[in-house]
Order: sequence, then structure tokens, then C-alpha cells
Amino acid sequence: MEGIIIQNISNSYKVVDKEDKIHICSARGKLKQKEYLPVAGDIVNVDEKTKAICEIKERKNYIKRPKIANIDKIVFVVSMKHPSPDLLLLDKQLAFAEKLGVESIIVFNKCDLENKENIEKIKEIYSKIGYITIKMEAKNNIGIEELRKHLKDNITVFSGNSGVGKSTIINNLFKTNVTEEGMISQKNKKGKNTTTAVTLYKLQKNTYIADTPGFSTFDITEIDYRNLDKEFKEFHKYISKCRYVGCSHIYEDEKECNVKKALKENKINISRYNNYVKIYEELKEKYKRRYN
Ligand SMILES: Nc1nc2c(ncn2[C@@H]2O[C@H](COP(=O)(O)OP(=O)(O)O)[C@@H](O)[C@H]2O)c(=O)[nH]1
Ligand SMILES: [Mg+2]
Ligand SMILES: [Zn+2]
Repeated sequence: MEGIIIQNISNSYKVVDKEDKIHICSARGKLKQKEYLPVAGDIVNVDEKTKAICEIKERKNYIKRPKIANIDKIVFVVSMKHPSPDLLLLDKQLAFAEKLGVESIIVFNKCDLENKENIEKIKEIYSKIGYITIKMEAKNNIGIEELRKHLKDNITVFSGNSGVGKSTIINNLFKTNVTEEGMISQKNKKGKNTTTAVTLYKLQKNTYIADTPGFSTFDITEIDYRNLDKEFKEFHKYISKCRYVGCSHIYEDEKECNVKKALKENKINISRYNNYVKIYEELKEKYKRRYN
């Protein structure tokens, strides 16, 4: 039987088959891939008799923290006020998604607290690059349906600082979808999740939202600073025309840098470029200290 793992607690795996039946399985003995263990999001083959997972299908991708496989999309939630937008963090998270090869959706939440002009200014930076951007007032259930359209047939993870509105958004997604047994019914009376394990909740057919207790944003230290420029989507078409191979697009002695030229001509946004430099220096510093 083939299914998807929606939860893993030690050696117990909840596997959902094509008929939506949940099987409690284990993952030892028969498992072909002894070198690693299955995680939430894995498509697996299960031995019907023993309920042992015997094979993990090849992964599209794998994230260490939170431990999850086969993610299709990441939703980055940015708060417009209280807390104010953290664009450095957003740019880090977008770089992470680019490296992983996963599509990003940027949600600007708490739009009720900020004026239209400021919202548009920030939103435009990212929509111009080609990112999907959504204005939201999760508290007032505005923007939820627009987001829902992008989640269909995908496994989605939410990322963003504490307090930006992730839980409010996820709860609204499930609340307005009364026909499906969702997150709400699987929570206890206080509305808290009953588990600390990464869990995939079914929003609709083939559509899952990962609930990731204790997780807020991705660790990007695995990105090699020398390749960071490639994770900035809008830099792509300029990079190849820099004079120096391996140009970092930062230092004065790198003459005829095409990225800097694009920056001067306003083809690259200054906030994005400045954050690129900050992230580059941060990753480089970490790399230098890696043996300490
Ligand atoms: N004004 C306003 N507050 C919001 C909105 N969305 C969420 N909040 C509030 O922001 C706070 C943090 O939200 P929460 O969903 O817990 O954030 P999380 O930490 O990212 O899960 C709560 O008090 C929410 O009611 C919104 O669109 N507008
Ligand atoms: Mg929360
Ligand atoms: Zn350059």
C-alpha cells in the first residue's frame, strides 16, 4: 500500500492511503533505505500485513528543521505593523526557498494597521521580481481565499516571526472550509495543538498544511555565501555579465560589476541589494568561524 506520512512520533508513523484511511505504521526491519528514516511528507510503501514501512519514495526535497520532506510551497508571513516588516528576514527566507527549489508566497498581513501607500511600496518590491504577493487582514478574514487558491494540490509550510499572524491565517483557512475535517477538530478545547510533532493537516483533497510546533523561520547557514547571489532571483540576468568570475557584487575592486550597474539604474531594488550584502557578510563570517 502506498501513502503519505502525515505525522511521526518516534517509531510511530501515521500514513494516509489513497482512500484517506489512516494507518499506524513502523519503520524498521523491512525498510530498504537503512541510511535514513522517513519523515512527515514522505511518500512510502507499507507492508499491508505488518504495517511496516518498507520503502521511501525519492524525495523532491528535504528540510532538517522542521523535519519534513516533499514541500511544494512556503508561505512567508510578514506583518505590516506590530511587529513592523522585517525585510531582512524575508530576504533570507526567500533565499532559502530558492536554494530548496520551492515556490514562495509572500503574505503581507495586518494591512488594517498600515496605510495603503506603504503597503504598496513594499509589496511592489517583491511582485516586480516575480514573487506571488498577497495583502491580508487575517483578523478580518480578508485575503484568505486568495491564499487558498495557491495552496491547492500542494504541501505548504508557513514561515514568519512570532506574532505576525501565522496561526490566525491557518485557523481561518480551516474554519472557512467546514466540509473538511481540519485542524480545528484535531485541536484540544483550548485551541492548542495536542502534539509537538510536525503534522500535515488536510485542507482539501491532495492539499496539506504543515503544522510545525516551535518552528518560526528557516536556518539559512547552509547557503554558501559565494552562491548567495544565485538565490536572489532578480540578480540572475545580470550576474553572468560581471567582468570577474566569482564577482561578489560588493567590493570596490570588482570592476565592471553588472549587478551594481543594474542597481544604479534602479533595475535592482536598493533594499534587496543592501540585504544581500548583509546576508553575504553574515554567511561569510559564519563560514570563517566554522571550526571554532
Ligand atoms: N490588527 C491585526 N491583528 C492581527 C491580524 N492577524 C493576526 N493578528 C493578531 O496578531 C497576534 C498574533 O497572531 P498569531 O496568529 O498568534 O501569530 P503567530 O505567532 O505568527 O502565529 C494576535 O493577537 C492576532 O489576533 C490582522 O490582520 N490584523
Ligand atoms: Mg502561532
Ligand atoms: Zn558583480
